[in-house]
Amino acid sequence: MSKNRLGLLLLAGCLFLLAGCTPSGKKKTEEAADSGNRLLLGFAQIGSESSWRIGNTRSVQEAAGRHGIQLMMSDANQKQENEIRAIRQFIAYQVDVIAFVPIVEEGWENVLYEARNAGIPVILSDRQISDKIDENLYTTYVGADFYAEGQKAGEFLRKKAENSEKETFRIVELLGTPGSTPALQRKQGFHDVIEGDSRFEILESVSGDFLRSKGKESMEMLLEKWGDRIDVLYSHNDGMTLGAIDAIEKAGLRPGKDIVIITVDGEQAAVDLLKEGKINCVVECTPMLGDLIMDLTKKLAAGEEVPRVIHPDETMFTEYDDLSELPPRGY
Ligand code: GYE
Repeated sequence: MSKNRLGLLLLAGCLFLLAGCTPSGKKKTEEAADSGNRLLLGFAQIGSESSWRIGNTRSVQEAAGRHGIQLMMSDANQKQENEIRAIRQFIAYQVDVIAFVPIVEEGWENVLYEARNAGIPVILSDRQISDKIDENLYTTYVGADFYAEGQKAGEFLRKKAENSEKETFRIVELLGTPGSTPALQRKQGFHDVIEGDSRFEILESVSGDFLRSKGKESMEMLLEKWGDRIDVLYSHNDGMTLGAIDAIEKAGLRPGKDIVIITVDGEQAAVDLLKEGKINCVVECTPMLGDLIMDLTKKLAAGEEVPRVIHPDETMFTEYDDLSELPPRGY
């Protein structure tokens, strides 16, 4: 490692402590001393809004340790400007590779030009950026196929309808963070599958921002407005679903019976409720992206070609499946 780089790393340690970043548990001086030629990955995380996100952060931290990659991780506390600031810090520290989770799709041009001018490859982790932004500003995307997740949710609902006496299904939808890829595509995939089928009607789609608290609030509002006309809840993440289930039970209704519940993520808590019959379908979205990100980091730092898009394998769990052998989810 050059003297320059070592100096920057020491400075990084001080600044990251000030900025609330957590490169590792070690003292910075020890870390700089033993970092040798280890690759340095700057990872801008968006926060800890859900158990999914907490599992994602843990996956990245643990994988960095296993792969011997030095990690500078920042927590943007759900603010895009904090993420942009962290990416600028990564550029200033001359990290080898930058990975970040775009909280929303728009607004990344400037900082990505800066990364490109500094010659640092960029990985989009978990969420994507708008296709209006120059696609040469990042190297690869690793994360779920959210459109396919939305389609799976829609296909489950069609199967449910086929197995039911009911003729119409009135749906409320809890959307994720406005302008984020999972919210946009989970909505689109679902709507495309049920559109044109007269059995289904969307009463209302409202945001719950991927938060349990807002999921509960939004569901209370929906119940107040639509009452027992609601047949189905499609919720873009388990956190909001758990909040909504609190609201449904408080209103004296039975989740999974009076209201069909379809959720996305596959947290342990949601799978447990599926087994109890309070949720009908869980579409899996895995947060375990750490090893894929570390493999990409090594390849990019070595100047190797990498695939443009990597989707982990994902499935879905429904009330029609035997889940007795399902291993613990780990998030
Ligand atoms: O579904 C949600 C989280 O971007 C796929 O973000 C992720 C979503 C996930 O907070 O729980």
